[in-house]
Amino acid sequence: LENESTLAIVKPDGISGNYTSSIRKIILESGFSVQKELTVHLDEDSVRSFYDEHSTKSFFPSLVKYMTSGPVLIMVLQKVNAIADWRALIGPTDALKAKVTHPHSIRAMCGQDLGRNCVHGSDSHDSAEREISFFFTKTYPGIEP
Ligand code: DAT
Ligand code: MG
Repeated sequence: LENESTLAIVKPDGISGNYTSSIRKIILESGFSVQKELTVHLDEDSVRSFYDEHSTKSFFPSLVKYMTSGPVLIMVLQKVNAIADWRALIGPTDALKAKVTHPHSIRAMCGQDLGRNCVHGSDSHDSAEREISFFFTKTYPGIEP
């Protein structure tokens, strides 16, 4: 059993709704360690690039608007089975459904609907690697080398 890293983001509604400390408490109590973290107000190009897989979807413009609406907290979380365990903790994409089917999930706690679901989690090993290096490299704007 080896440690694994995943990318978590507290999205703008999570920050503005003051859920950061509750989310951090859940993270630590669930056995994750926070390897790296960064608070940043993403620009549109960064969000477009981060969510490139969704660029052809009809909701893409609203996703970009939402993710640039305020600062976000980006974290690298580490534990055994971090990727699947973090996805399980945040719950389903649709926060409205999460409130019914996964009432103890993070998205049930602080999300509003399908688009505005307050947190992100990498969905696979490949995504986790891509997403961690997307933000935590010397070349990402806003991060000091
Ligand atoms: P997840 O964040 O659970 O991995 P995803 O990768 O399918 O979900 O989509 C990325 C984000 O885009 C998601 O967190 C919220 C938004 N989104 C997804 N599907 C949507 C839809 N049908 N309408 C509006 N926003 C959507
Ligand atoms: Mg996804």
